[in-house]
Parts: sequence; structure tokens; C-alpha cells
Amino acid sequence: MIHNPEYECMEVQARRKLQLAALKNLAETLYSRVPFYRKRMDEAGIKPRDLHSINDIEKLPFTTKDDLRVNYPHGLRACPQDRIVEVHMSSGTTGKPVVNEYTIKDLDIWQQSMARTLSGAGCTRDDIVQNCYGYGLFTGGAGVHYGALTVGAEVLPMSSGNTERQLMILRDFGSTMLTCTPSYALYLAEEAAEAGIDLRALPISKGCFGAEAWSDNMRAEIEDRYNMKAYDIYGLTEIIGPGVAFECEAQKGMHVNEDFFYPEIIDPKTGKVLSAGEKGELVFTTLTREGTPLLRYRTRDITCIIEEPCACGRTTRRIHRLFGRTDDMLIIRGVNVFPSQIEQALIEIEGTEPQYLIIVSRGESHLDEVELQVEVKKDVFSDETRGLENLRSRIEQVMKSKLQISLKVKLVEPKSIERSVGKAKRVIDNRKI
Ligand code: DLL
Repeated sequence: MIHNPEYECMEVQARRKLQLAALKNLAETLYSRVPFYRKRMDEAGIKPRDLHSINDIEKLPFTTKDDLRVNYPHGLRACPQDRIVEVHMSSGTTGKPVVNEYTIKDLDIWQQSMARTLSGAGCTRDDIVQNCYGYGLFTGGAGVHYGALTVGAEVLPMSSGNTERQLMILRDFGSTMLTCTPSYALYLAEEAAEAGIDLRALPISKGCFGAEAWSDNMRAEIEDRYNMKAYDIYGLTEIIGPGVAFECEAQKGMHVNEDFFYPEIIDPKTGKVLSAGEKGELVFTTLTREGTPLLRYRTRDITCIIEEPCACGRTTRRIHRLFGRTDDMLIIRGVNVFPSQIEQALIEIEGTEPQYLIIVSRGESHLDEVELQVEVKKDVFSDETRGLENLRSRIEQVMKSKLQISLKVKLVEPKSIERSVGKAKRVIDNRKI
């Protein structure tokens, strides 16, 4: 289902023209209203009038998360306060949270982006959307809510947590669509199994999952447990929240709502813009935002742009499912390791659950040591000790061959790793570096 064919299927050159006009307008606004951006543009020796083609975007300065923190709370606001109608913030595990301030027009952009996102997953006005993303300062709850209203679906604003009630509502209201983090979807499924609820027999038939990294294997597991189709959705607080990019039925990458959010991929070390297909750091410019628009915001997410036409008919460029983040890459004894690689390897090993915790420490020898705690399936755990020992050493071998590092595997009981109702925590790094 294509929510807005006029924009989503627009001829590419026509879209570039609109993007250039919006970029010029944005640069003018930021230059005249936001001292931070005026200074940055002056330092880079570029004026808004120097933008003649959309590729000139490369001449504009980047914005980083640190810039947002330094300008907390209102330093990047580009309109008068009385035009702001809503605010969201990231959880900000370290330092100050990042703030996004929305005008009415920004909310309209969000509603449209999320309506396209949910429609991409087949949502229509006939659907009942059980929205278990957190409501509050986090963008997940509100974003899906606005999108569902725009599509005309019925939305159940559950927020996260209270699993028992979630399952009751899922069953009693016959929800047809589930929206939450992929890890929470799996947790709900585990609890349903425990409570003797057969999810496969319920009307739930599709879901939009995002806000954290998840593998294709995790997707297969969710689809199997619910007998549903699971779609990947991407976004971040700084840009709008969810709704930046989404999968269509072809599921060959996520379509970027690029009339609103202009994507680039750069080499994270040099800042050089890379070509389609090349892996690097994803950067966004919020072409049409008013409250807190951003120029070339460095997301730290690693992916590549896919330019080939998509079978669905949309002409927007896509981004590949995320490969990881520049900042959650672990460097273990000099080797770069992403938690997503560990997860991918793990799900291929029979007998394990996709629940794991990576604990990194620095031992007496000053070498990095990694303990990988892995939950095993119930029937395997009650197996004889020798079976468990074999499984343990198999995981160690697989990790060694896939990651090129040795780590110690500890098998743990089903459900012993703490579940999260939002984003899952996969890494504890105890190294004092
Ligand atoms: O997580 C917004 C969101 C809500 C997206 C609901 C999707 C669904 P933040 O809390 O600011 O915003 O976190 C943004 O989460 O930079 C990525 O690293 C990660 N992330 C988001 N979606 C995905 C995804 C929301 N589909 C950060 N796959 C981003 C992998 C994702 N990582």
C-alpha cells in the first residue's frame, strides 16, 4: 500500500529539484536565525546563495551529537518559541539528552512519514494497531500513534511494559498489527508461550519493528512465533523519530522519506561522501523542518544507499538494514566487533535463544577478555552436562571463526538475561580505558 504515490513514486529528477529548493530555503533560514549554523557556514566559507545543485550539499558543514549537547536545550531552535507545539528527547544514557522541538508543520511531516511507514507494511483503516513503543519523551509511541491516525487505523496506545495486559488486549481486541522493539516482540512471544496463548492462532498478521539493531534471523523468529510479516522501520529522535525510512513489501532495504530527510553516506574518518553501495556513516539533512532542523547530521549508524529501482514502484532511495553503529563497535584486542555479528552467528546455532549479553573486561594480563552469556532453549538446558559442554565449545568455535577473536561462552538458563521493554542492552564494557 503506497500512502502518497505523488511523492513516493515521483520521477527522480523532479524530486531532486524539490530537494534543492528546500535545501536553499533551509540554509537561508539557518544562516539568518541560528548563530551556531551561521558561524559554521562562515568557517566553511559557504553562503546559502552558493548552493546551485543538490550535490552542493557536500559543501555544507556537518552537525554532530556533541553539537546538539553543547546547544542544549534550545540553541538550535530555528523559529520563535511560540511556534513550538511538542518536544521529544532521546533517553541520553550519557550526558545531556538530545532535544527535538516540533512546530505544527513538523508534526505534519512526522504524520505523513509515519503514515507512509505503516502503509508500507500493509496497514489500512481496517487495522487495529497495538502500539507498545514507549509513550512520553521517547519518539516511538507518539510517532506510530500519529501515523496510525493519519492512515485511519484504530490505535491501542499501550506503551511498553505490563506484559500480561499486553497479551490480554492482543487476544481480546484482536489486534492485527504490533509495533514495538524487536526484542520486546520476542519477549512478549515468550510470555505468551508460558501463559499457553497460541499467538499463531490470533488475528495479528504484521508488525513494524525498529529502534534497535536486529538480524534477519531474529525477524524469522518473530515471524514464526506470531505467524506474521515483520517489517523493519528506522528513525532517530534528532531527525523526527521513527518514520525516516521503512521497508515496503519487497523488503529489500528501507525507503527513505527523502523529500523530507536527505540522506548521504560518508567515510566516518575523512567525511568524504561515498557512492551508492558503499558502506559508511549515514548522514541526514532535514530539508523541510522548522523547529530544530539539522544540516548534515552524522547519525553514527552504518549502512549503504541502494539506488536500484524497487519492485514496489516507489522511487525513493533505500538504505540497507543497519550494519551497526560507529560508536557501539567494540574493539577487542584490536579487532573490530559489532554486537550484531555476534547475534547473527548465534541465531544460526541450534539450541540457543537470541538472548545474549557481551561482557568485556580487561584481565590481569591487561588483555581484553570477553564473556558471552547465551541463553539456551529449555529442553537443551535440562539436557545432560555433556550436551551442554558440547554446545558451549561449539559456540566458542563458531565465534572464533566468524569474529577472529576468542571469547569465553557461558550458557545460562532460559529467561535469565534481563528483558527490556524498550531497547535491549547487549553489552557491558567494564574496561577502564
Ligand atoms: O529509536 C526512533 C525509533 C522509534 C525508530 C521506533 C524506530 C521505531 P532514538 O532513541 O533516538 O530513536 O534512537 C535512534 O536507534 O540512530 C539507530 O542506532 C537505532 N535504530 C533505530 N531504528 C533502527 C533499526 C528511535 N530499524 C537510534 N535498526 C538510531 C537498527 C535502529 N537500529
